[in-house]
Amino acid sequence: MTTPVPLDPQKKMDVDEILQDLETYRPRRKGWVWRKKPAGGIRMGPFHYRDMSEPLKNSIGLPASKYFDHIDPQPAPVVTTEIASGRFEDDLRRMRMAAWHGADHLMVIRTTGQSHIDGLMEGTPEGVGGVPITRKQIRASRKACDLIEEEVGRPINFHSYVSGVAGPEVAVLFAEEGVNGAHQDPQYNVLYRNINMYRSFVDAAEAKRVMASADIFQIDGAHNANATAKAGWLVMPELLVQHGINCAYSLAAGMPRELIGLSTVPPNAPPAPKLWYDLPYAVALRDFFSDFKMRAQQNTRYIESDIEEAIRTHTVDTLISMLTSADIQSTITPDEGRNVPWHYNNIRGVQTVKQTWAALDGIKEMLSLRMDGPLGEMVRDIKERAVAFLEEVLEVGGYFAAVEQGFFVDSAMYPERSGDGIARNGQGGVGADSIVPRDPDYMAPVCAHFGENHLPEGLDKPCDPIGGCTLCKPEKIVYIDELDPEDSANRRLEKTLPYRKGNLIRPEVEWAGDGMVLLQLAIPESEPYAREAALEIARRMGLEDPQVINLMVLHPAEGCFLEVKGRVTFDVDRTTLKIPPKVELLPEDELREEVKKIGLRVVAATVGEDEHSVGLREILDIKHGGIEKYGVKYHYLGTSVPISKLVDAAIETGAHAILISTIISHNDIHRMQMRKLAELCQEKGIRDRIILIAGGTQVTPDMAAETGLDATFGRGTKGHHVVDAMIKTLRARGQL
Ligand code: Z97
Repeated sequence: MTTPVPLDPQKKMDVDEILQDLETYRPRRKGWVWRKKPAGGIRMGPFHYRDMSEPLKNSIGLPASKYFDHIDPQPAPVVTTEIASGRFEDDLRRMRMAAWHGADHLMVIRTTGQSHIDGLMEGTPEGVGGVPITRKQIRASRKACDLIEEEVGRPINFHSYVSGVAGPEVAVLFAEEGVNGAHQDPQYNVLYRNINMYRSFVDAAEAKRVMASADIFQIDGAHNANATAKAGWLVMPELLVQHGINCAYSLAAGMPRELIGLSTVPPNAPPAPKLWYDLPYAVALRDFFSDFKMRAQQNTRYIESDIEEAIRTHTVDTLISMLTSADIQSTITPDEGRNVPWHYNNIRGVQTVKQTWAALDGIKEMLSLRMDGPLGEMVRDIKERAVAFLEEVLEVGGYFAAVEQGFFVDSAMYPERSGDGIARNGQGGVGADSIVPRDPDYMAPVCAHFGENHLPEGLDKPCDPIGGCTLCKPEKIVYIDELDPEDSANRRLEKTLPYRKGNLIRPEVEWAGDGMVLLQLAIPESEPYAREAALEIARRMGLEDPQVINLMVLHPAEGCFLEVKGRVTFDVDRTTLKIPPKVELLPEDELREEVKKIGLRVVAATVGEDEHSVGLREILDIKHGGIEKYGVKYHYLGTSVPISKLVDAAIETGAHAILISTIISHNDIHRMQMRKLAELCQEKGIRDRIILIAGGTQVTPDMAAETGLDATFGRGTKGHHVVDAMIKTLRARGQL
């Protein structure tokens, strides 16, 4: 096995390199890893955090981190991101981006229909809503995770699904390839995939045992009831029952408690009074299942198309996780409801958790839950209903009988029933009649195995008779590269080569070179007109296949806000792009010190026949971060001021600099004013001791040299830029 080259933070991940030598690649480690949380809290920048884990070696902080020494505090729980592009080679890059923002649980969704395939899939075909989970896809992904975890400095948990008709086979595959977490819950098969109930439970025992052998963390499937039921909050008692069944069954199959996670979703969403449902539910769960881990997932049930709405709900979900100590905080992409889970929306989900956790750090030291009021009563109510539900399951003959009678995912709060639960026939479903009783002397020469195994006397390990099983001797694993060379990563990578390694650039949100862009528009029309107008505008802008993916009515008659996705079909050649030299601004504190040292003073005005004072005021005033903020004293002479008056004022007040603003550009009047300023200062003999700066909407940085000024600035300039230019000029002249 050749050791892969570590990732370089300045370079794109080379997917071709990841795919090389896969047949001999072995995962660097196996098993689930939790974050490390220092007991006494953690000091970062100017702050002490109480409930944060160790920081990363390489990461990207929240936008405001630049105001706080670029710290990037990492929440205590493991943070999940869900990856569902359908092309695994693109998943890899998305994993890396998410890891840099703080995800350490990368959950790869599998392609629609895989749970009904009775065997393993091979190769790297394209999937729908996720990728086909195959050995090659997993091996390459784990290899990428090995490199990513080295790059960010924290273990990455790679995750996918072990439910479905091929559950045990998939579990063995995951154990062999170092997958770290997986969903496994036979009830998921039964209820949502109509896989035969007996077969599902037999398979689950085997799968769970195999998962345990490789330390694979298990997440159950109870949350699916939440997402499927007509009213998610009415199934709360049943959810406790589902969790209970899977926990008990997992323990019985030989899984250690630490590997068993409950998949919980705060069931409600605003405008519902969310806390009154979600908090009692979360507390009831933690009480009943205190020995197990909690994986809290963002609520997806009510997300449609508004990203902001999804993020707001997620923030409250995260608050509930903090109050009830979730071990894993899962995020989905907040565009789940639009069915367009794009790279940058994975990041937004992770950022929501990071931002909420940092903001509310240590909340439990300041607030506690009042159990002596309605919260306690509601917790008790949910628990009582759950116990009664379970008792009735037993009364009717047990779990299988209850499923046949449609006990589960009924849209009323137990003990009420609507009669619309998901009923399954014990003799039916995918894989019915496929259970074969074991012979009395059954023996399996493998190390991870459920049930009686009649090993011959004197064996050290069950796999000795065959010279080792694949878990003990990974070299025995048969690696199949591709079954269909056309529907494969290599073919797709050939097509995207110009974007990955060549000079062509196209925007992308999901797949390399997909050309997808998102347009935001406010259209002052009622909904039907706004919708059609938005599509027409997108078409005229040259976007292919435009679709409205979000529409918010601002007012029934006044207008709508819309988001339209579409595709550009042209490429930009990177060799034709002129990259302006990057100006590294001096740090704000350093600038303040320098300004103070010499008592920096300036005179300023808009010049010529120019009454536009807003831009200049923004540069001067403290309110929006103007030069005043850095201690610079200014003398503002007003608007339409002649250049000569400014120069005289500078001499009189002993100013270090003259700042002019010039917006009007007819007949190049702005350039003339700028030249005049330089010339007059020359004439008066003060050019070498005064700094001359001009700004305006039509002014560009390269005009300074041409007009004889020290610096010129255009749109988007802030006080920081101007002070930086003044200090740098003074330093260059040896005047500081
Ligand atoms: C989550 N957002 O994070 P199929 N087994 C279980 C499941 O819950 C699921 C599958 C298998 C969700 C992930 C929903 N869960 C998506 C217990 C899916 C997937 O190949 O789609 O049938 O299996 O939990």
